[in-house]
Amino acid sequence: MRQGKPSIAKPLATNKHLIRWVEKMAELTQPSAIHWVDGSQAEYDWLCDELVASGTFVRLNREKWPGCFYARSDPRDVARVEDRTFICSLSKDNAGPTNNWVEPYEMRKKLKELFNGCMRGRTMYVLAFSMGPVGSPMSRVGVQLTDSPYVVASMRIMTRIGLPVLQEIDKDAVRVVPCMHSVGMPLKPGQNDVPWPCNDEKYIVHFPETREIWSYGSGYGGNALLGKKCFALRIASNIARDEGWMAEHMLIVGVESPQGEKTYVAAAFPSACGKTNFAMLVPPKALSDWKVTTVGDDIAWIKPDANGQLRAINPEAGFFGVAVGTSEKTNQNAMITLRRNTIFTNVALTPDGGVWWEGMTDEPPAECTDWRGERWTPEIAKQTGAKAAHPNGRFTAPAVQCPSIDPAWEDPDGVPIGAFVFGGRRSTTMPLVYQAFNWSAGVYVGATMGSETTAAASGAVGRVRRDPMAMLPFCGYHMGDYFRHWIKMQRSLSSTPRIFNVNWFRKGEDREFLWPGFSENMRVLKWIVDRVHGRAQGKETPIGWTPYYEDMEWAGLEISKARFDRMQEVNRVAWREELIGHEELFIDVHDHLPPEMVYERELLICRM
Ligand code: SAT
Ligand code: MN
Repeated sequence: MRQGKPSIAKPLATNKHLIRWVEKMAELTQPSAIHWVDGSQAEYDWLCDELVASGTFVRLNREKWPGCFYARSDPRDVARVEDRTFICSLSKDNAGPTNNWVEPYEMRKKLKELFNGCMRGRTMYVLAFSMGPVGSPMSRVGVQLTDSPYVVASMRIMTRIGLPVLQEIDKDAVRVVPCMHSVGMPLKPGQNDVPWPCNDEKYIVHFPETREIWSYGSGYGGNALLGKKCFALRIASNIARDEGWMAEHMLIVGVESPQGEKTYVAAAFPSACGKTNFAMLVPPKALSDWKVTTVGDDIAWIKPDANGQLRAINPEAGFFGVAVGTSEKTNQNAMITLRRNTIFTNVALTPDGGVWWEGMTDEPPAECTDWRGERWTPEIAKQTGAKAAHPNGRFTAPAVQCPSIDPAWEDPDGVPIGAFVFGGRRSTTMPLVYQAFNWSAGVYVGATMGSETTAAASGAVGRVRRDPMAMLPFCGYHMGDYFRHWIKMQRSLSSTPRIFNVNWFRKGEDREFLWPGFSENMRVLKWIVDRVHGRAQGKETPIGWTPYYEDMEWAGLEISKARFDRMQEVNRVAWREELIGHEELFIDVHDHLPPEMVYERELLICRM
């Protein structure tokens, strides 16, 4: 038990089920203290002081980085572990071939062993959190029991926590998703702790029927901040299917035209493909009469309202963004957001108590300490290839601090969605932008999405893998049933959002990116919004409608028609191969594949 503030043993809730569950879990994990998290600023300050004292946090320069902290993880705990992530539904068939499955009874036995005494020598925090604004009809509540104060501090930024949520639970009107979390490193009496406790054996387990999460062995990101991928995507996708709504791996932006017309767009990209940058896009000078606002950068919960209009909330309250590559040039709004009250993990620490990462500035600092705690200089980097920041190093920053935050981002009823955008990281084949012919063609586009892998998950980087709707690691049930759910959603809608596909990453013969990306993506977004409102033409191609060169806004950017044609090219030879890639996934899920997907593929083949 940490010295200092006495532990709060007295429950901050009156809900008997909750109190009994906490007692039962304490009996199992045997922590030396229990702390009910109230969520206050005073408590957060105390927690951060404790984290500084224990060496997990370094407080950054108070003038330059007010309220900011720096952490370095264990080098063996740096990303989501997809091969250690399990969907333990009652039947294997419900989890489907894209998820790891273990028989729930077997898994519970294993978890009991793992969690038995796993919090010895540590404090167990009782962390009540709400995904979505507290009290919103679209919000859902969880309670995470964790032995990681780093996780508590991070969850205070990423979600709404503490007393207001406990009060919701006390009203007994909400169903709580129980989330068990341990770093899996109990302390013997007298044993010294390490700055980043974790265990080489990792288990990220979901029980979809009972809506439970058990996470063991990791303190990092989506493995440990259980509100994020575990709850808001894997468990919520199950709840959403049962209740007729959608839990999607999507950012949400508002696009305001010069005439003040507002269109909300939800976009799905795999992890570390620039979602946060797109969510905070600043239009280029020539389009500065357009405005882009941010509702969310990672997850969208989307539900039809009484009029059959899809409305979306961002269930999170903060951004867990990739640091590398984030700069004034690539994402000015993120740079302002992360200037205060932010937790940095696995980036570099500068001698003046600041942070740095590759791509943050043109000039690297003369010297810094890298994410492993080693001395780093540009010369050392040249010789050894050492990176100052880990490619999955992150900032954890409050959404309210974002200059582009949308005025309606906490609207309990959500914002109306006008368009869905899918996109991957593809150096070939996929055009800059095209629009699907209709809803089911659009579902096919999302379902067959492919992307070159990134550092957000452990494993090989740069290989094309099918990542339907960017949900491959996050769909908590059978992927074929998930496609069916998408198809079925159309029936509860009075008008369906238009569906688009984008690719910022196509390369030319010289292996250079054809499209400048970042701010210039506004031009694509403008065409999308114009299409939604029936203003722009679409040129029919075998895969969908593409923009005419003349319909794109080119003021302030020199892209020749020939270059644009290369970006937009639908190459029949490449598409034959692409179609075979679609099969790769469809073969696996064929017995649950809705007929519409088979039909759409046939149509596509015919048009080719
Ligand atoms: O580590 S997280 O899952 O939270 C981030 C991501 O992979 O998108
Ligand atoms: Mn994500």
